Amino acid sequence: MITFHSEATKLRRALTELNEGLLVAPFECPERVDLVLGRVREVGLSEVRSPTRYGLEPVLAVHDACYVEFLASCWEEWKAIGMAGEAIPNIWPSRSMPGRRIPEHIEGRLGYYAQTGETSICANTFEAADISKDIALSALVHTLKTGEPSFGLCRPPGHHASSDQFGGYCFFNNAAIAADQALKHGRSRVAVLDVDFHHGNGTQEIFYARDDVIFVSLHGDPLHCFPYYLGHANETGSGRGEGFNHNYPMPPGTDYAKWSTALDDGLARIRESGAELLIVSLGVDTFERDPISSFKLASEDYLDMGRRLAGFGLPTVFLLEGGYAVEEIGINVVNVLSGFDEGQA
Ligand code: SP5
Ligand code: ZN
Repeated sequence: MITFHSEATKLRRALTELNEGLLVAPFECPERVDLVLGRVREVGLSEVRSPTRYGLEPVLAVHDACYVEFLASCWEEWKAIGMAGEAIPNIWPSRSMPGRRIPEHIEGRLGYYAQTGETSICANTFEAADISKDIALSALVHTLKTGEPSFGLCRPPGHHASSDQFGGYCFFNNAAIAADQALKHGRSRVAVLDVDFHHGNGTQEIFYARDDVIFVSLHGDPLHCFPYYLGHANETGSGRGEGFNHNYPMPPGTDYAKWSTALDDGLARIRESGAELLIVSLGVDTFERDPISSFKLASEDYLDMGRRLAGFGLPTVFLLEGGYAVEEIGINVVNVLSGFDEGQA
């Protein structure tokens, strides 16, 4: 295993998240990176390397150019007109007002490019998202070159970011960018397995009509859980992408016995697809004490998860997504990775 990390991921330090009707300190905070890195070092999991910079071309291959421009300038524009706090959207295109023209005012553009209202844009959000995707790409390139597993300590996370919207703490879709680049490096089919508690709506949207990336997501049932509007079992792909999207929504309270049955089924779908590379969107917000989620996985379950993924036998890239039980995030993430190392041996 090798870990890619950059201190620059911590440059985004948002002050506010809209949660339960209050502005609170964000769950997705820079301390998460220190906790995971601390645990990587504590157990001697792997060498830690700095990412290579890849620029914006791989981002523009999956994200809309005007969306990327918006992210690059949003904070400066917001400050320039004298807004007092962080950039938080308060109006969106909606069923009754579809919003076919993109507004010029930053407040209107912010809502146009936002999925959700909990994620504020602050100083260095773009810079952190840019380095986060470089971490993902560095991990990908290492695994493509060596066949060895790698771990990208990405922050901010990526799986909620769609081709032209941010939300759920995500700006650039790290896993989607990596999957797309793997194809450009000559792989003919790639799998993204999303084990974060929340449905990977952004990744699903990006690849929904494609058959070169198979997407499998295990998550809280959208009837009850964020992001609510995508992630049902009958969403199976469109056009040539039909059969290359598999959702496993599960009810609040789901434990590892049930969860791991869905994992085995999802892996069987990936096997049938003939994918040559596995990218794992690794969120550990399935943990029983996660503050914003409702599954019941225990710390030792993550070891078994890692062992099962190793047993699957594909070259594997792990990219960090969510996980907010700040005390245990390092233990749980590193349990998956060391379980994987054990399972390979
Ligand atoms: C990457 C990732 O895991 N993003 C998740 C974003 C979720 N943000 C909003 C969650 C709202 C949950 N509200 C539940 C309150 C329980 N007290
Ligand atoms: Zn999540």
